[in-house]
Amino acid sequence: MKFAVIADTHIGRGIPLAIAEFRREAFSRAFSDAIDKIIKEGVDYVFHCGDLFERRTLRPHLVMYTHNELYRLVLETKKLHGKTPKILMIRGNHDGRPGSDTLDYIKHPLADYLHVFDEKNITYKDERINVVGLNYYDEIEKAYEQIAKPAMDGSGVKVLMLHGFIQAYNQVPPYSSSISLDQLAKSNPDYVFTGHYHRRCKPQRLPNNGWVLTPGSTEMYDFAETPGKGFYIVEHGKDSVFTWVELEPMHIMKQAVISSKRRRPPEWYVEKVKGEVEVFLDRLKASAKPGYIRIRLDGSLSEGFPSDITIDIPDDPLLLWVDVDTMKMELPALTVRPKRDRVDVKDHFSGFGEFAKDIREMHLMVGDALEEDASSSTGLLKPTQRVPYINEWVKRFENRKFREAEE
Ligand SMILES: [Mn+2]
Repeated sequence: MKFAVIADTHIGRGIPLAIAEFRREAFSRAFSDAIDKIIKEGVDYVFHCGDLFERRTLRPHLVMYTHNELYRLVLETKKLHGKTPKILMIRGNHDGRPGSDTLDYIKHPLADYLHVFDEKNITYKDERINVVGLNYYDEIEKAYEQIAKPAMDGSGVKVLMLHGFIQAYNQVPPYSSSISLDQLAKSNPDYVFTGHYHRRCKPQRLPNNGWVLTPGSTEMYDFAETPGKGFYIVEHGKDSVFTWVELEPMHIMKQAVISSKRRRPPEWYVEKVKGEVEVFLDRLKASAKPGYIRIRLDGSLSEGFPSDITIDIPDDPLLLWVDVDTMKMELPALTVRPKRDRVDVKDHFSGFGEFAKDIREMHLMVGDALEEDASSSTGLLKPTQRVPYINEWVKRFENRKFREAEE
């Protein structure tokens, strides 16, 4: 008996927004790649452990696509291996909630190859396996004890599907709900297959001699994740065999960090960013694969502003996006109280006589407007926002001309 264990496919995810279409395509491509590889294996069961979809950015055509891919998995497996696989799915936190569940979209009365667990229906049984599928709950421990554990009985191979963190197996983020290996062992499962944790974990024995397995996500969820995405094939037996199947990512997605303990001028960062982009572009060329990079600047500036750190992005079709993230940068102390504020504009323009007063007033007015309304990307006002200040200038110039003519 052969299983495919997969999770966190996040079909439809389009974050970051600047490259939403590339991201959506990459998640779909990873899913199709997984389907191809599962077909080749000829499995009896596919366990999808939640977050099939990325709900917020899901599109109708992606629902149809997913439906068709699952159907393809079944048809092709039957054609190649003469058996019909059963696909079992639980709902992850990204798939919605009871009553607004994206997994409802792919249910079909004729799709008997697909079993989607829900709140009322948490067990699946046939002559070979006995599965409990626990959908996502904010408190996994409680849900496991109250809902899943009492349902874990019967004969055959016992499988528990979860969407949540496992202590001492996944690296559980602080203050996150999680469950222990001891707790899992108490319901005596042969296998615990889990989603939610996006990094692949190697199979591990439970205290009851069962197995726990987290395949991780099928595509880089964000820039902070590490590559090496895929799923597991499990050949069930007295000594079960676990095979990791890696998926070939469509794009290379990299995060680089530039940090400096010393304060540095913008030019220093510009050179470092240029260097990172060059190295990344060489890598893209070597693999003949497009990609995107985020360069996070963690250091401090000795002068200037983060907006001074700009580079010309090399014009190469492989380089899809370069994002320079300066949010964490520490600004130079001078920025708070620049020296130039000590100069009175009126004094500076004293050569203009009376008109220096107008210049000072306009300078203050425009300065306030820039502080309030300037675009964060250009540092400028929009043309429509500029109109009243231009009119005011013209008016003041005209007044002055009028006064001079009178004298
Ligand atoms: Mn997920």
